[in-house]
Amino acid sequence: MQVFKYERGKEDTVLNKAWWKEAVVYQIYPRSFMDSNGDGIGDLNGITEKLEYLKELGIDVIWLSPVYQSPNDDNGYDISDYQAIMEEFGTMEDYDRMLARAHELGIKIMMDLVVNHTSDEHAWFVESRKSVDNPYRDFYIWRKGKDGKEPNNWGSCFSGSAWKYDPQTDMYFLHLFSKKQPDLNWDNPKVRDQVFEMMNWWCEKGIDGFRMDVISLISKPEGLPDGIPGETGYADSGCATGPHVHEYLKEMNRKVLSHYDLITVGEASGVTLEEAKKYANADGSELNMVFQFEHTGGGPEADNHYGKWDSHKMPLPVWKKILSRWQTGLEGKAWNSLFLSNHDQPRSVSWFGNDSEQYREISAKMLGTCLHMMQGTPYVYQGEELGMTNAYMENIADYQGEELGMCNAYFDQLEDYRDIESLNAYKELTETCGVSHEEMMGYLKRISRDNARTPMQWDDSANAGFTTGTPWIKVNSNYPKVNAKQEVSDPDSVFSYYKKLIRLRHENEIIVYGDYELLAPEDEALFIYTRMLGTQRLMVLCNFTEKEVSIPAEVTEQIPADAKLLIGNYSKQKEKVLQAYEARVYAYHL
Ligand code: TEU
Ligand code: CA
Repeated sequence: MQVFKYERGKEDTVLNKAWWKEAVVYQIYPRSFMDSNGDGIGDLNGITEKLEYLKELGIDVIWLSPVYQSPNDDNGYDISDYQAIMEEFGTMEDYDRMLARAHELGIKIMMDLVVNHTSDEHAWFVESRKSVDNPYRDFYIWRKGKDGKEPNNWGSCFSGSAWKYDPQTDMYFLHLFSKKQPDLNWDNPKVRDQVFEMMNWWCEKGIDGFRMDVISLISKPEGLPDGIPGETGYADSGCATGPHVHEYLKEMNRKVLSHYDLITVGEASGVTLEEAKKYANADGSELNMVFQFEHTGGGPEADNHYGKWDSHKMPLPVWKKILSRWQTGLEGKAWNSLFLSNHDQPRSVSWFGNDSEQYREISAKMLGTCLHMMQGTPYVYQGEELGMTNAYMENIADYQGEELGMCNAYFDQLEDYRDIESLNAYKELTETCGVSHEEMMGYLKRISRDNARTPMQWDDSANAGFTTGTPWIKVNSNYPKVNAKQEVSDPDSVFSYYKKLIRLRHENEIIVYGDYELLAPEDEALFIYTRMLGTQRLMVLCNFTEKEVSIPAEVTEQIPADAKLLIGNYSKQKEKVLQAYEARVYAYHL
């Protein structure tokens, strides 16, 4: 439904329009998307097979998690050759065919750019570790030990020290992630030149953008100073937004990005609002937008123990405040990205919604509404459009049907987990921090990255139609009820609802460009906000609880009797109250 007149992409200097502001991005985690050859691993031909499904959903851009050659210590985020395709995923010809087919369908492809680090099997590192005078030595960050110990007290994001000793030259190299992901030395101009050259090579091939992995970490603080140690004995590296990061991104922009019409998003863990205005400045000097993680528990408001390994949730007013601060803070100055899930996060319906059989669909639709009606570019993570849930389900009994053979024997044992972060954290927290096996398994069930990495649920055949072989990671046992085949043909499914959310954004300028204002900030159950563009208004109402909640009078008063219901997740609305996990969006003119 188009309630207000709108021509997509029409030049407008006041609104500072851009196609990537009007786009919806879909993230594919290739290993778990679709296996075309029965080896249990998703691949490029599998993606090509499913492009029509994405066309049906209506998305504009695919963000492809890494498909480059990699020994897979961190599922492709450890790259050994940036200009080759991982053998398990196919060939460069397969890639070219996928890109061409996507373009035919009007879908753009955004590549994952992982250049804070490489694999230790990358040719640069193989050279670098050989000797202190190797021409590639300064491509990485090497230091002498201090008193027979690591050069400083930084911890790796994947547990343990951020330094690994290399006997070959009796020195340590820095790795903010796994030991097989040595950090590149961005202060070396040769590193920057090589990275930019590689990026230009991909752009010439015709790709449409980059998602930049941990780009906020590339510039290390002067002198690599010790930090304040936490529970594990190690300190945060303090590398987020280092001294030269903006200088390096501006250089990247001059030498690569500005020569093409791209969509760019920087993954910026630890980024503050003030810094984001530089990364994603509307002047176009760096990137289009960043991913910030305050609302997913990566900010000071989260108040977590053991870094991410803490399952207590933020109260709704705090969460609303964070998202609203980003909405209004960047308005007119930069641009937001909108996401609730990705390959590193638990499933959004399990974390922010309710994955019981009774509320799974309704709460998934509510979360989609809440996010997609905001200002920014929305990102849908594969399976989110189906309301896919965490791997282990507390509420599995609801879904149990003997005839379907569903059971909950999955992901309650460590052996079911594959993710290096989860496995390392289990070891570190149980061995050195006194966390019990049961407590740690509880964290994994709720927070492990593997929750997002179980195979895409295509249909109700064996292994959810993902593979004819043995999947590299177990399929979620609820696939007989939660799958694409069923949802695509059901007008009331989460899929059909997402399709509508995406279409509404494409048809209504106010959803893309309207100003945002939070209402009833202290309300503990409802998330209510308006969008404003000229005399146009949207009123977005979302109930985050399973209780019926009354809508504050000052809100109902603002909605005129002739307001149109743009979208809602209940077939029947009640006056003055929102039902369990209900979402409604009204459109009207002042
Ligand atoms: O993630 C960066 C990052 O900040 C993660 O450590 C994040 O904090 C963690 O995964 C949350 O649980 C990026 C990629 O998205 C991730 O998949 C990679 O493992 C990581 O970089 C290293 O490349
Ligand atoms: Ca395969």
